[in-house]
Amino acid sequence: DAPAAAEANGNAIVHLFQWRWESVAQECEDFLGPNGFGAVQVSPPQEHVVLSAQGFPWWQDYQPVSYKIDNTRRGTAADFQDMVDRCRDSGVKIYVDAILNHMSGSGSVGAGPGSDGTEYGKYEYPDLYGDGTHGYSRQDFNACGRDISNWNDRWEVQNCELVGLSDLATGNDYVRDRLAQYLNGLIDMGVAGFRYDAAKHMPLADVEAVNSRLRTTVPGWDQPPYIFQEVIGDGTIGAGEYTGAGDVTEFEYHRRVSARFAEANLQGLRTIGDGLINGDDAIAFVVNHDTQRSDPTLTHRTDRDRYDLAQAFMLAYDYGTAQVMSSYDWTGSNDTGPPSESDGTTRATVCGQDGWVCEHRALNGMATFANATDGTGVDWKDGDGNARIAFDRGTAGFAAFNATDSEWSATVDTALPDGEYCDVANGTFTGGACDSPNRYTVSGGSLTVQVPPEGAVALHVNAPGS
Ligand code: LAG
Ligand code: CA
Repeated sequence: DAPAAAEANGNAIVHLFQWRWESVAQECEDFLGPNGFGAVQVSPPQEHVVLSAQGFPWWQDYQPVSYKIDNTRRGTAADFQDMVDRCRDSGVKIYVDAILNHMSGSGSVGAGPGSDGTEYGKYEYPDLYGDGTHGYSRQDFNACGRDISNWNDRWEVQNCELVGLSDLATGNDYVRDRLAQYLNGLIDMGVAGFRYDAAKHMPLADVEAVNSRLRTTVPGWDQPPYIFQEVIGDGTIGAGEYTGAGDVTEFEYHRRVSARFAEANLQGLRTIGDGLINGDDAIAFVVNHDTQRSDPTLTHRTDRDRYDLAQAFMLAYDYGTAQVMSSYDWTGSNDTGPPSESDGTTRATVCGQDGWVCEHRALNGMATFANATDGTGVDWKDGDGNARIAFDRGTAGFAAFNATDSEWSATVDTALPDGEYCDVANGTFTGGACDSPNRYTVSGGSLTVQVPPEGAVALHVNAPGS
């Protein structure tokens, strides 16, 4: 039986890209739970192609060959279950990156078998669950059978092949049943939500048909699964079209927040939400695993301090559900996989070593700030020039950001109640104790803070300084 869930944290998500299950479990206990993160997006758990000849690229995982979750490059099914349980005990949900639109592609033909030993071919996946009951064959894939070439044609985008990946006939009941069976199996293990990969490539009605088949109670959390959909909206298919089926990734937020921090135009953030999909329906992110490679305006590789500052801002500001990226570093090809053994299995994470960057750790207690200020608005202060900003979050929080190379001493009026506060941008507040080197006092509604160069200050009512 599922253990009783710890009290759930807030909404902030961290994407622990390519982490082993056992490492995710440890991180839930050591850092994420105590510091208020609500959920981890884990990399795809289903059996995937293994491309040893190409050096095990990270994107192997986006080519499913069955829905078995044993023996991926990140561990066994038992490891996966242990992760879900231990994270839940820490108040942290597991969201699975679910690939529903397609299976493997032409580039993997002849590479088999899959990570759990299943033989496959493009359009031929004989054993989806490891019990011999169900498979896919040619009839379960869309007839188009070639790459998407005209991205202005909705029908092509949804019925032809994304980078040559065999495109499932998601309009068919048999396929919808198979997808839901996969997701319900994960729900039964205690998974609390899903990122729908490539959602734009499935008609909305197909996504809704899968949703309607999902169990409504997640063991331990007692609520429907949280769904967020990867939709790179454009003039042909807009992100807003999908909000009825779950939340949606807002790529325009990513572009704006990256550009404005990269340019040190922080005053420009005042209008960051204008014209975007409603924040209540949106996933906000600075980068994801694709854009840190394809659109590296601001990443841990281009400017680490400024990028950390942007992710801290995202947690402090009132737009969307924040999704923090946590990465491994690489040199050379963008295809390079995570730190791995010679057989292609991923190595356990040690933050700051072996290529594991662990950007989320640099955010200290910022997820507690997001939790404490949820539901409050943003009241901008004057700031100082273009690169130094400050705002209140109702009467629950105050934050300041400094994208210059010198310290900013700022005196402001704040709506925070008088008292002493822990600076959760530069340290943590866990178990009722402030571990930050910085504390600040609000007196008579006035506050003076020293905002570090390329740094932030964040104070909130749930993190007193004494
Ligand atoms: C996604 N969202 O909609 C993922 O975020 C993205 O990372 C996935 O692409 C994509 N959709 C499909 O799930 C990644 C890589 C691709 C890779 C693909 C499949 O960015 O480069 O394609 O995963 O592994 C690779 C080759 C292609 C080849 C294809 C099929 O790069 O050249 O055509 O495999 O063999
Ligand atoms: Ca499709």
